[in-house]
Amino acid sequence: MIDLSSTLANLASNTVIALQDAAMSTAPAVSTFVEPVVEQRELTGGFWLPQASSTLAPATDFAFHAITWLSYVFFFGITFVLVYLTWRYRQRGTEVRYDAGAPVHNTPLEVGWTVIPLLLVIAIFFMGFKGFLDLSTPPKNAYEINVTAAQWSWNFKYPNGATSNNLVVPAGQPVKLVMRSNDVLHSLFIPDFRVKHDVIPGRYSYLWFQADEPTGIVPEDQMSTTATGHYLFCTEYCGTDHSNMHRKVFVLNEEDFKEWEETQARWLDEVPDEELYSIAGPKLYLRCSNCHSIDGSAGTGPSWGNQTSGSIAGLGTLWARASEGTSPIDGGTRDNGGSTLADYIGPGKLYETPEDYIRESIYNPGALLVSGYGPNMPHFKGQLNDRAIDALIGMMKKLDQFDAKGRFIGKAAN
Ligand code: HEC
Ligand SMILES: [Cu+2]
Repeated sequence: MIDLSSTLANLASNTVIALQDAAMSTAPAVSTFVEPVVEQRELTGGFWLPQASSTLAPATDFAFHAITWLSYVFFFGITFVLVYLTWRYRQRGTEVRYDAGAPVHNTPLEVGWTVIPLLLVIAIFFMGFKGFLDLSTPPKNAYEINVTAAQWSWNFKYPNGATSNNLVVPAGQPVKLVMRSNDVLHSLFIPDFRVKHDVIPGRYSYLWFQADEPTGIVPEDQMSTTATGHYLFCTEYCGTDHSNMHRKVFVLNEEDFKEWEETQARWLDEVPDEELYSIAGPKLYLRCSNCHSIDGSAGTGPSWGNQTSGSIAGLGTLWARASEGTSPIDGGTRDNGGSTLADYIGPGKLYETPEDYIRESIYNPGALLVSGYGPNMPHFKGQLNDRAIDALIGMMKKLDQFDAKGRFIGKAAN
């Protein structure tokens, strides 16, 4: 069932991409990218449940199957007796007979049908209670990963400082997720592991699991289309792109995991400075693309391109609006009412430079609000360091070198 829905989701997003490509095909095609092929995943697991891939899964599945089978037995048993007795004691003819000596009470029978279900229900309670305690008590030696949910992406942060958009975990070791939300209620669900927990703004919540079987990993740009790994979903409706808030979980053996973690922690530092905007920019933009378009189309947030509609229509790209100060500002914690960015950017003003404004917009988006937009951007404090901000600002300044999906297409050939 999981596979069916994710295949449909992939199909839908591919259709959208295909439509976007078709719409863009009038522009000079500099792009040489090939659309990734979505791999089909074999249906695994049973009729009711997907494959069980964590140490907690067998107990959960046992409880599920026990309750399902008990329900079958009672449903068919009771229905059978009901139908049989209805038939057996149906009224015959028109004369109603009343047998004064017929039994009206049977103590063993009544004690039986009270006590047996009671024992079954108590058994179910303890099965559930034990499972609940196991699920909610992470082992002391668990490997901790910090999870931040935001509309509409996940960010995973590892003890060595590495961050990732998809979850990568060590095999054969308990993993504890320490989760929080930057905006609204979300919920993290990994069906193959049988774990699910709400992620709540203003609170930390825990989730733990242990996966013993390594899955391997694929390069980052193939993670959303690969059949490798386990699915991870947001399972609390959280707004427009809730259905895109699905990622992958990759389980690596200890050695591969260590290596991955090291490389992941360094990737941004290893990008050469002059390629920061073209290599790191697009990767980081994936965290913004749900709300900020590049081609000028309107979205949840202002386009980074020259927006074609709304309050900033025709004012130019984000960089042009910021450096010329033309964006109309309306609201936010630092705004004193109807103004433009020019009132806030410049020597001695709130922001010395347009770069400062953009940086602040990412760390503290509520400070100034572009007219027509609400405080709907999650902040990225603690998730994007200075180098990441540099990469993003660099990309915003050279937007003409990127296609509508944020892929680097090189300097315009003319
Ligand atoms: C959930 C939607 C959402 C996401 C995700 C998001 N933003 Fe925003 N962003 C907004 C909204 C809405 C505004 C307009 C209100 C405001 O200024 O805070 C905005 C405003 C901005 C501005 C000021 C824009 C201007 O036109 O002056 C910048 C810069 C910005 N975002 C950068 C980013 C970056 C960088 C990322 C990714 C790392 C990102 N945003 C992710 C919704 C989002
Ligand atoms: Cu969500």
